[in-house]
Amino acid sequence: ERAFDHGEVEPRWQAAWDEADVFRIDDDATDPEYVLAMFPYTSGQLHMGHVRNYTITDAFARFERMRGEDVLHPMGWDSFGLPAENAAEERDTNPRDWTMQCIDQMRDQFVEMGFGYDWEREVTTCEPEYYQWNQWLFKQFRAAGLVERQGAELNWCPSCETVLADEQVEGEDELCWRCDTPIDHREMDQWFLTITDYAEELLEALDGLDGWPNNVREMQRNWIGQQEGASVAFEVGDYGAVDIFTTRLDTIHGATYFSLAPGHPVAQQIAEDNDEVAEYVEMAEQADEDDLEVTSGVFTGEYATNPATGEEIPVYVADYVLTDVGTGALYAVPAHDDRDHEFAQYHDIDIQQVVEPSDDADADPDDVDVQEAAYTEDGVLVNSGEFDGLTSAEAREEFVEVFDGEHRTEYNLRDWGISRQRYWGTPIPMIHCEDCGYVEVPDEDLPVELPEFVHTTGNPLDAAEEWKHVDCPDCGADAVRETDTMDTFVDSSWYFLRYVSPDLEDAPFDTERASDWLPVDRYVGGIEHAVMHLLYARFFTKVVDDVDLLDGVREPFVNLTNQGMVLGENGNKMSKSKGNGVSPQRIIEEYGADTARLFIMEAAQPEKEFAWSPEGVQSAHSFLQNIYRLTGEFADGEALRASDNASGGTASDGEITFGSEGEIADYVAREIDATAARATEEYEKFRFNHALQAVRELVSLLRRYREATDPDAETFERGLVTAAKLLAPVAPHVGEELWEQLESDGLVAEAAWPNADAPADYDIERRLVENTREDVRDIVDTVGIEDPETITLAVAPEWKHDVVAIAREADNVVPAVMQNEELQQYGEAA
Ligand code: ANZ
Ligand code: ZN
Repeated sequence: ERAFDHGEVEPRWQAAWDEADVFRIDDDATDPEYVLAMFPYTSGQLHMGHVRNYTITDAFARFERMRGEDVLHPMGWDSFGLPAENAAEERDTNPRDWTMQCIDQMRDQFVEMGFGYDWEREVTTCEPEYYQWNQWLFKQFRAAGLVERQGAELNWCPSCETVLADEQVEGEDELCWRCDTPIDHREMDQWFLTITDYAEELLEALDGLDGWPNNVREMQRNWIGQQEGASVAFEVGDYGAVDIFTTRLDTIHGATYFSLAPGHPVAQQIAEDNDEVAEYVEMAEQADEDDLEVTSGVFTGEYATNPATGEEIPVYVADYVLTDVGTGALYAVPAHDDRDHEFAQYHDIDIQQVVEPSDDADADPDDVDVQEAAYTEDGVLVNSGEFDGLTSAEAREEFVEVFDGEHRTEYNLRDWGISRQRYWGTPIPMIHCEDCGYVEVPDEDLPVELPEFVHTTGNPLDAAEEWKHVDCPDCGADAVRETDTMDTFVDSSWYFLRYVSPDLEDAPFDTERASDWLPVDRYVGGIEHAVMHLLYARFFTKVVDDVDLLDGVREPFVNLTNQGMVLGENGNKMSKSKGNGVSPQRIIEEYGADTARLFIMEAAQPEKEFAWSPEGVQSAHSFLQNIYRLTGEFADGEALRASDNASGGTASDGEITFGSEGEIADYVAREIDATAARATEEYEKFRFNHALQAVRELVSLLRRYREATDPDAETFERGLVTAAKLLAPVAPHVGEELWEQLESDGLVAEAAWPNADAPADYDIERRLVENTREDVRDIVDTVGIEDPETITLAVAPEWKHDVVAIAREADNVVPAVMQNEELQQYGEAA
């Protein structure tokens, strides 16, 4: 039996692509299609999630290349980070050797999967050639005023012995994202990138990113967390005017106390003369934020004047007021805020209602007892003098004027602390001198390379005495290097720019080329990066554009796809612990890369999850063998002798009753064109499973054509050629085999995509199958909807117009859309 041996076929074509430099892109290409997958962390082992991610971009890149596009499809290694240190400890090696070995292994696996990358552009973040630019960019950020050294209460993982960004702390239990250990808090000085300076633009530009999934944009919006409010000044004792930030200016008449954060300058001033306050401030600064109750706070003996009522209200210092949020000061309204309510009850402070439910609210004003619990909804003002009766919204607007306040927008987004007390990262290019303070490492001394790794409990950089002690670049005195390294999210915030000019020695990337080639046209990766990586990368892009390293590129990624998860056979997440992981290596060995790729791409559209299925794998494998056999038989001249039914008669393929041989050939020819048009459209839309369905249908038609009659050789061959080309992006090795049998001219990877001009009436025809009026009724009855318009709308809104038109006119057709998956489910549910 005619069958291909993937173990022989696949490496042969991989070598051929390499030989022909198929995936190389010239530096002088203008505006290539930039197709990018999130680069992998170098764990050493490829898992199915990687395979799916990289198959998607590879198939798309190959599709675009065949369509004649210049395609930039690079790959690199996110290779700094804690796991390498842990692995090095476990294996008594060092992070560098471990990482390099992982990279070699993963690169081999990528080649075996048939992924076509321009390896000349490989980027490895743990190499000084790369990370020197992290250091240089850090200095550019600093020059632009975007680097600050701040003392901050930080998330500390006691197990990893490192500071974590807020984004690296997971869940209400506050667990380390890497090791699931509950985190502590510590107060430490750290280097921050002031991403908050870009909060507004990062938020607003999300509206324009319509190539992104809505859920990701929403997650970023929530993370940035815009709060519209106002600031108003209160006179505090003899300390002058203190600005507060509030989102509830409507409640100002109900302010019964005033509260300062322990870090607020006025709190610190009061502490100078007041031992009790001093003690509290010191305690609050040392305590873990979460250990303190909402009720924790101390009366200062001072009073503030409420500008709305003229009343003197007591001033507290309270830990629940955060120093770096808003102005670090607030007026408290126990009647309408939960925390203020709890605090007031504990400290025996007045609770004064100033808002009650409006007439159209669910709550009855008589049921609201603010002594019991805060009423936190908007409503109508009461006990607010001449302003009684205003709605909360009206009051908020009016009071800004009345109390001489200012509209103010706050964000939940915090500055990005990038200091990590770990070895395997980019050294922060700063030197600390007793006399000069922090001094930058001069450009000519970059990169600051990592010293040799030593096994130690703390940070190996602290132990590297020789490396650590240097002369101050300013005054020459003895000084000490910064021993913190950068968060690895710095590495991934601009790697997509480095691919543009990976070997450039005097700049991180070529400004002109990067400005031409960016943004990335298609970016594919996991939803877990919805906030951190994607927000940081957007931030970096805006900053490098603002410091003129780019020329007008404000966003790095125009189209984003988050691939769904690959589940184990039982529908659970694949994992080692559940023992349901399927190793890509094993699948490659057993069935070949193309089978794995085809199965993954047929199983579901990229965004959807799917469960691994041996039957699915088998089906993909058989299909590849079938098309190989059909093509091989044709190439050997066997195909045209298949039928006895050669002349005249009527052939039936079950759906369509053919007329003459000529009519059949015409029909097949039309189907070939229609398939090319349909598959092209589906590829463009990232609906690879639909495109592959079209290819399967074409191949099945060709087989039936051969069985039914003596096929027209030219038409039959065109059908096979078309199928081979349409399949090649997903199953590239088999694609080459088919191509070789059919044309043997060059590589299918470099061949021209089939003409995707649809036959004249294709737009209508492809959506229709011949059917009877009774079948229409049947479906309508099953679904339980009388009006065909409703059905087609529910199923395929974008097809509405012509489908409905035809359904109306023709007595004997059913829109094919009615037979699609969604409708079937719909029918089953009914
Ligand atoms: C008065 C007020 C009355 C407030 C009321 C709320 C309800 P939310 O609402 O959680 O999104 N705030 C201001 N600065 C703060 C700080 N540094 N630390 C902690 N809390 C602070 O956040 C906005 C509210 O948080 C602000 O509005 C302020 O309390 C409090 F019935 O002002 B409000
Ligand atoms: Zn100095």
